[in-house]
Amino acid sequence: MTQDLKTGGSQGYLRIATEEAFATRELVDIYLRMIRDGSADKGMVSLWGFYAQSPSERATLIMDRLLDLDERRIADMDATGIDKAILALTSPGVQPLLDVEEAKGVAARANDYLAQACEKHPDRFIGMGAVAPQDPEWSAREIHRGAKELGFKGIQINSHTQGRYLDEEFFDPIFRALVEVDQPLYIHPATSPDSMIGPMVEAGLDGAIFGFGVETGMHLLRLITIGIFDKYPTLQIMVGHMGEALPYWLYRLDYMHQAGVRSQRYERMKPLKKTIAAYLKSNVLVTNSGVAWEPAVKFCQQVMGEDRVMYAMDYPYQYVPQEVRDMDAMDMSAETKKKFFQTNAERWFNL
Ligand code: 1DF
Ligand code: MN
Repeated sequence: MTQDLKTGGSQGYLRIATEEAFATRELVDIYLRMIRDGSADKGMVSLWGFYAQSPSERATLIMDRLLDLDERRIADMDATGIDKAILALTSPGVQPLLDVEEAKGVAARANDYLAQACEKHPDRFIGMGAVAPQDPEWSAREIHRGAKELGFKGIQINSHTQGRYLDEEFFDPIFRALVEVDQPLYIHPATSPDSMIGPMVEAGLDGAIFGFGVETGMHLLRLITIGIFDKYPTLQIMVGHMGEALPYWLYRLDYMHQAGVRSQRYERMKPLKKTIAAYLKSNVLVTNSGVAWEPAVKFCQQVMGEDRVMYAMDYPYQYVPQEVRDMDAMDMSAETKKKFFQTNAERWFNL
């Protein structure tokens, strides 16, 4: 069945894409400044040294599309049958910025700009806010502003912040605020910190091809194993790229986690109320960004439940119309497919 790609739901569901990126010129210019003045880490040099400076077709097309939150994006959504896009400031956001005041200003202006675009296209765009985890109390206030004044439906954090992970007590105000407003955290990949990226960047494996997933999967595991969901049982954390491979690892994760806890090998590895598998089924949501692959979608549905797997395109980094057709054509009940494309996103983002 190759149905033509149309918006409007004539195929039985709306298509809601849940990991869609935009950039502001201000932020990209800061990345370029950091690359020039030597304050960028290796990952920023690799990622933004490419997208913001390469004359290649991939880089220039992606830059143009990232910077547009208006007609061009709507036209691309129309061309691929995407009814609604859940938008977030592209990775790594303001998290690498060394001047915390500057980081907060850039994030707040990006949030205002995104809110305006969502107001202009209310039936097409939905916003997730950006925060500056460098200042967790400010981020908590920005989460409340996003939820109450800007109409945002969650926040996106691009993995580590200058090598620091969200399981540190320092970042607790962010989780408290999310639970207060009852909104999800989307942990999006970033390039690995300098302490981890060496052998990956040397082989060209630091970005979306592999490094992103390894580092982000580890980040979520750090949060699960510190007991974040015992502390905040209603918190929902989303990750893209088919759960950054954690569903595939799950059996081994649980076996070795329990072995580690029993033997008290690591001070930090304390008993949890539930198994890692159980947290994936109660507190974690995955999207298929970058993975338009039926066996992987079905595997995640089988492991986590069909209510916890959502569609994402990862525009503009993976703008591939054929992938939408392939997901439409999955051999799956109409009910399950509607959950994947539409109703799971409506439920978990509270649309
Ligand atoms: C890439 C991929 C870049 C994804 C991204 O943000 C990103 C890439 C800077 O291909 O370089 O969000 N992605 O999620 O797969
Ligand atoms: Mn992405």
